[in-house]
Amino acid sequence: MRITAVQGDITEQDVDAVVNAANSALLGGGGVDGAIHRRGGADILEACKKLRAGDYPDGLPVGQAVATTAGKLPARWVIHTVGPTYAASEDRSELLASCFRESLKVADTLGARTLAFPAISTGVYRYPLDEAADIAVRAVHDTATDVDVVRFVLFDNGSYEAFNTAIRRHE
Ligand code: AR6
Repeated sequence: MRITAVQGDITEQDVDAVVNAANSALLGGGGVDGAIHRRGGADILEACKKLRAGDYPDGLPVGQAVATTAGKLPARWVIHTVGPTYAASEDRSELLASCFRESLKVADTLGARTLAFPAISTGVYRYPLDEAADIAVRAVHDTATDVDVVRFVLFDNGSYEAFNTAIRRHE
């Protein structure tokens, strides 16, 4: 598997699936979540509402992942996952690693071969960047999967540098 980092906007990525740093409600929010719903259009929210009415009446638990259409995005699917907040959870590093593992598992189920991840939990959820980058890269590296390209898409230069450093450390 090839693991890369680019600086950019995840909604513009031409990959099979993009991962969304969602919240348990699955009904949109700020940050990446807001951008994905805005650019992907109403079909994504519609699909999320169906998930809430079906398998996830109480919302998507932290550390789990689920797929919907990507609507108008270049990708085919959005895989929604819910990162831990840094403040709230004692087992936050395990839950953050789980977001990456479970997203890869969903990607395998879909048959997605190229996958873009944002820096889950490092925005509103305040996970320290270097720690989060290390957990993310290690989790992807250590997961057995048919996905052959994982691209971390980082919005700002600081995040890009942190993920690049983590990728080099795990090579
Ligand atoms: N492409 C790539 N990265 C982005 C984009 C984009 N278009 N927009 C923002 N980022 P956050 P979290 C970066 O807060 O910490 C939402 O309200 C951003 O700069 O999106 O997991 C949800 O609904 C930061 O580096 O996710 C949840 O309630 C990173 O993506 C909550 O925030 C993650 O920041 C989730 O918080």
